[in-house]
Amino acid sequence: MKFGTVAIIGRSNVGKSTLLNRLLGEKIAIVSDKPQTTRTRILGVVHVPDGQIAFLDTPGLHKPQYLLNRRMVKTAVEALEEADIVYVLMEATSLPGPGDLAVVAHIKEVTAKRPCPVILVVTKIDAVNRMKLLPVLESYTRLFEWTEVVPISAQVDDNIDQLLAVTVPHLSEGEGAYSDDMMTDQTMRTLAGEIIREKVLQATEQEVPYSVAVEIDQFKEEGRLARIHASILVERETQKGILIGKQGERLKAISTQARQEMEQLFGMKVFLEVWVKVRAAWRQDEQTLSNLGY
Ligand SMILES: Nc1nc2c(ncn2[C@@H]2O[C@H](COP(=O)(O)OP(=O)(O)OP(=O)(O)O)[C@@H](O)[C@H]2O)c(=O)[nH]1
Ligand SMILES: [Mg+2]
Repeated sequence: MKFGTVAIIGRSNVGKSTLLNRLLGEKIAIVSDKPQTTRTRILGVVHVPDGQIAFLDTPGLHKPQYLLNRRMVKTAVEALEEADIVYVLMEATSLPGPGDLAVVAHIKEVTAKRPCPVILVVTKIDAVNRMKLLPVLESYTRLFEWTEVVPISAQVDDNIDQLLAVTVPHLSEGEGAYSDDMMTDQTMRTLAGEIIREKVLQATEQEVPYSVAVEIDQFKEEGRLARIHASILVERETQKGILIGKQGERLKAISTQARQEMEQLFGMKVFLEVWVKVRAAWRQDEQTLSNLGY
């Protein structure tokens, strides 16, 4: 048997969570076009014929402004330091930028102390013209002595099998750490909160996505039914108004979309009640952040 832990690292929005979901064939990490979507480390276990790979999705590396962001970056750096193998994700849709260079600086620092295979994964190749891809790949390849370079699209499932194929030889001999039916460490309660947050991110703009957190106040399973009460936290009254919308329409749409996705993922009927609450400056509050699992 072979086993290894792979940290999925990169700046915000490069497609880390989309890749994790594609590797698992199940959506357990939320995705949005807003940066800083992922706030915690998310474990996904892929069972390959001769072993197990534990993938760690992580928050995007960025310049932290609030305590929340400092915790997010710390979470990503810790995963990077603990992993046996690192995937560094950079997107084919742009050339290397300051965010990517900062990621490379982190990688250099960590691998100088403790060498490990570092695989460059160039993402979103479905979104670029094949003629333009080669020079983009070259400019990313020059940034570091990567163990492998693999261009992929997680969205349309292009070259993901190749990514797994180059990863397996770097696994160690050993028993898997997880049981055969384990796929993730995310509980239904956590997934419920994240699904609601994803619908909020998709429905809002500007500073609102960054100011939102979701607390699950109640999660009760009654046979094939889940009764869920959730609070969406925002920082200001104006944000509460935006989320609720005219005659409550935006909040209604958010909660309907969230409920439908939960029913599909959990395979059960869901009764969902959602409130919006103002909690000023929660992103700077140690206690609230810890209660939220950040
Ligand atoms: N065209 C295309 N878009 C992609 C691909 N992978 C991800 N995206 C899009 O890129 C955006 C960001 O994707 P995420 O998976 O949330 O990125 P992330 O790196 O996890 O972002 P953070 O959690 O914020 O750090 C979303 O709009 C995705 O739909 C891909 O292979 N092709
Ligand atoms: Mg993410």
